This record gives sequence, structure tokens and C-alpha cells, in this order.
Amino acid sequence: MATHPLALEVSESFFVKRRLEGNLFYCIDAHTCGNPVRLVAHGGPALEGNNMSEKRQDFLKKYDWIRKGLMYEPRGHDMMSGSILYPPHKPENDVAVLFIETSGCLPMCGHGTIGTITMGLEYGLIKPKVKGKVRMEAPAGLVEISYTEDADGKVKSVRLTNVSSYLAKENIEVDFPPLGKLKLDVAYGGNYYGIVDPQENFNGLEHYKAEQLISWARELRALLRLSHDFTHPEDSSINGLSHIMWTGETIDPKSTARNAVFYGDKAIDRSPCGTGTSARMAQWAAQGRLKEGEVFVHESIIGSKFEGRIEGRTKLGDYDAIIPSIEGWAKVYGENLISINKDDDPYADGFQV
Ligand code: PYC
Repeated sequence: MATHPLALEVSESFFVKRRLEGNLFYCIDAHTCGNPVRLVAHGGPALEGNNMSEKRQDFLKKYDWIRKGLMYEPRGHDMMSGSILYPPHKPENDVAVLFIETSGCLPMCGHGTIGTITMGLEYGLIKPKVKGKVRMEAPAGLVEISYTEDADGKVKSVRLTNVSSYLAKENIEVDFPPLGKLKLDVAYGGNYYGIVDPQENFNGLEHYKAEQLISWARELRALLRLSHDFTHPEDSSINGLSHIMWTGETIDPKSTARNAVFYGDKAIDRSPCGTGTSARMAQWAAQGRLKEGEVFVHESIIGSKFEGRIEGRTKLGDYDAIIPSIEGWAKVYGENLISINKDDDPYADGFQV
């Protein structure tokens, strides 16, 4: 298999002496505010396509086994998510990124961006044209990034100006047997989110166990998908409600809001979720609850925080949209040489329980 050109340089002997067989992937592991990001620094496939949206489709068609092998058990786990770096398609940009995750290849991932940029810079895989700034091509569009680092080149914080985000539908009413009648809004922030705020039949995320929120979210998403279709006004390859966001009381009284984002089939984001925070800021902006320049501190289920802001306003098709930015941090905690041996390992493609 041909590997893509933006990869860590490792010699053949590096692999040979480890006696691993099959396809080998050299991965750097980090977490963004508690949620994992596995950057495939060597072993990612060369892809066809003129932009990351086309390359995402090519990956899903030909190489989805890589995603499954690296994200699912036994090499990954329910919350695992990651990325693969590619050279940019436009000369003014610095890098292009494919996001891989237990649920598929997301058009955009905020916590994934913060982790990927941190690792890419610290390992010298991303070489920005302008110090302190990275222009990143994601499948959902261009993401402009600014970052700070210490004197040793350790990245301290990453702020991403995300793709345009909008409130897609308000006040959807559903009859949801486990809880009763529910009202929710759907907003886009790089993925489509069903946002459930506290109401008569839902007291707020702090009143329920995580396993309960997960199983309700899986059921609610399936129910909503039967009756509601969401398609990006400018890129029809981005479609479908993929995430549910439960909201509730903050832990820190100084935070603006708290959320628990359900993704994949069994995961709750440990970070405050970058695309989810963007979607929620779009919802608040459309409802007059958040103004340009105001700080939106979003807390996750574990209390970690992203700082959001509305940078500007724009249009997406006929929709009023915002340009949100999110700031967070990531910590690198390991490196992994992982083999996926299709000839010998019955669980080469991983599994989900
Ligand atoms: O941070 O955008 C995000 C994200 C999406 C799914 C999990 N995290």
C-alpha cells in the first residue's frame, strides 16, 4: 500500500526490529481536554481527490478498515478518535486533515483539530508558513488556527476559527417514549447536533448517569433520523444528524454553559466538543442569547472547558450563520506502533460490543 507523503520519517529497520507483521501505523496519542486524539504519523494511505471532502469519500470507499482497526477495540475504544495529515491542496494553506473516529470520518472535529495541531507542531509534521498560525483544510472547509507555545516549542493553546455554523431547525417536537414529549433544536457546527435543553421531561444532564444519557441519545438520534434530514447548504456530502447534545447546569459558576455530546454509538465527549460548541453558539446567536465578541465558556461532562467566541456573521445558503472560534489545549501522552495484520488477526478490523 502506498503511504501518503506527509508522514513521520521512519526507516524500514525501525519496523523490522519490532517483529510486528501486517500494516504498520506509527501513531502519536494525545488528549484534548480529556478526549483522545490518535494522530497517524506514519502509515496513512495516499488518497485520490482534489480536496479533503473528495479524499474523505475515497478513504471511506477503500480504506475504512484502517479507521476501524485503529479506532475500535482491541486497539482503540468507544471514545477513540484521530486524524491523518495530508499536504494541502492550495499553496497558501499549511496542512490538510482527515478525521477518523468510531462513527466514521467526520467532516470536521474540533477537539481533533486542537490535538492534531498540537502534535503536528510539536513533532515538526506541520511547518506553518507564518509562526503562530496554521491554515488547515478539513473536509468541511478551511479552518484558520492560531496557537501559542512556550520557549521549548510546547504548544500551550490552540484557537480554531471553525467553518460557518447555523441553526438549522428550531422547536422540533418528538414523542420520545423513555422520557415523554421533548423539544429540541438542530444546529450545524461542522456536524449536525440535536440540542436538548432542560425542560419538563428532561431535568438537565447533571441529573442522569452517563450510561443513561448514552442509551437515550442513541435512541433519540435514530428516531429523529426517521423524520428529519439535514443537508449542508453548500456540500451535500455533509448530511444527517450525527450527534446529540444534552445540556445542563455548569460545575463552575463562571462558565457559560455545560454539555454532554453523544457521538459514535457509545461515546460521550470528554472535551466540551468543538463542533458541538460551534453549533450551540450558532443556536444561541440565532436566538439573541450570544453576541459577537462575547465569551462563551463551554464545560464538558468532566468539567473541562473550551472558550468560544463569535468572530463574525455570514450566510450559508439562505441561512444566517456565524463564524465561531474555539480555544482549548491538548497534551501528548504517548506514541504507539500499531499493527493491523489481516492475515493473522481475526480482529484486524476491530469490533464493537
Ligand atoms: O470536538 O468536534 C468535536 C467532536 C466531535 C465528536 C467528538 N468531538
